[in-house]
Amino acid sequence: MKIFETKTAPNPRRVRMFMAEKGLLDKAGFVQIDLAKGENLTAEYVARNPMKKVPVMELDDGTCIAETMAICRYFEEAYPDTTPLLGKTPVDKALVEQWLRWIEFYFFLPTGMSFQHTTGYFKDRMNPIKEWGEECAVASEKFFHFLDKHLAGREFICGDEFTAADINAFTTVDFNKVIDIRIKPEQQHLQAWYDRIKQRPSAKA
Ligand SMILES: N[C@@H](CCC(=O)N[C@@H](CS)C(=O)NCC(=O)O)C(=O)O
Repeated sequence: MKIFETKTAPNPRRVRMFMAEKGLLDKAGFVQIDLAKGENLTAEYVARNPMKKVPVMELDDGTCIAETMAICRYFEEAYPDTTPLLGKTPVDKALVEQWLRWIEFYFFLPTGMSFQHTTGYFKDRMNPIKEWGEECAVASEKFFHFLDKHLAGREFICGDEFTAADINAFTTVDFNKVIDIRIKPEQQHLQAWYDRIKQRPSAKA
């Protein structure tokens, strides 16, 4: 199988970290797509993912699966003997899902929108609105504060074990550097959690 991705982009990083935690990185060949050059906009790429985004996975039978969490779900289900990262019990699965959605909608999306609308990185394919980007940065900063409070006395974001919620929050905290938002000195719980996750070998995947 192949995964079309961009090494420096945050969504593909989530997939690589997820696969690394399960010891599955060798299951796919990784094909680099240069987003700045618009390699994700070609007819050949759009045939694999009509949304023109990375990552997209192509299975050996030609089936293409886009969306970061859909790809992660594939690995969770296809390799049941690996460490579960999306919860074990019905309650755990639902709670992980709740966190994944909170992180996606209230943290990752504002961060991405702020990046796109304040830097103009994709101005060849969209109309950046600086004020919207600045508003989104405020939302992202609020989530840093929310996470810091939540992580007081907790080792992981959801329950007692490392899950995809930790992966998605960790990679989003890192992604915030592109909009110059970093963990503040007073956000000690968030910092301690970040340092713990950063030590995991998967953080370098
Ligand atoms: N909802 C998608 C979002 C994917 C996404 O936005 N990928 C970015 C890179 S992190 C991208 O391909 N951007 C290129 C563009 O917008 O032209 C997912 O979860 O995979």
